Amino acid sequence: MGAAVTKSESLQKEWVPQTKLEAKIIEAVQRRASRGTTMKSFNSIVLKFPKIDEGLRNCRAIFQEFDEDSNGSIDQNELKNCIRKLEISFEEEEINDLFKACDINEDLGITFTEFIVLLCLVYLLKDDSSTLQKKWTMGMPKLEPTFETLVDTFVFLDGNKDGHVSREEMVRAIDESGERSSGRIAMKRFEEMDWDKNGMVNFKEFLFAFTQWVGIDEDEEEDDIDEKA
Ligand SMILES: [Ca+2]
Ligand SMILES: [Ca+2]
Ligand SMILES: [Ca+2]
Repeated sequence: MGAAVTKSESLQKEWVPQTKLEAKIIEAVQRRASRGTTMKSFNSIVLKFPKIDEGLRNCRAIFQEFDEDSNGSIDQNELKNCIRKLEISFEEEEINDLFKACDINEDLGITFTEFIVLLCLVYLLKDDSSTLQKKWTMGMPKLEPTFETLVDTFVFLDGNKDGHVSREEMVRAIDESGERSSGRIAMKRFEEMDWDKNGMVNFKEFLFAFTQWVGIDEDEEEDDIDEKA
């Protein structure tokens, strides 16, 4: 891990997925993009923030259900049980990739924010096979519209539908809002999203940033940790 990323210029043009999961996410985003977006402007997205925030808070109960030992984080075994319970047909390798992809701070646990990203990725990928749709919907009926809004937003931002949001696409999306400082806001938003600083934002990075924009944070959990320490 790590050493492979040296030619940052070539990355911008020809990005190669590191895992099967990443390739699948790109595929799924592009498939979803072919159906178009209902978003009209960045402002229309901002107006949805409170609704999205409320929707994402519903994930808390699901999170607690899967965090079997209630230690505030879902470990690899708990995730496997979770995927099994939802009857999502992921291979062992895919579950491991999903775990790694969402465990951004690499502490071998999925916290609540990381879990939201994970669920949304599962939502996106479930499009792959319609057979798991029924069970999935039963498990989280209220979350579908929220996740759909998130996917829709990404599709809106990704102007050329290549599965990534570039700086230019972000500037264009926010520019249309007509605000005077829109260029600066767009750059700031972009920097917030592009945390591996490769000049492109993938769906996962977008999700992590977005959950913060709408107001979800892990204050509660951090307080818990402080008390124990
Ligand atoms: Ca746990
Ligand atoms: Ca983690
Ligand atoms: Ca793009």
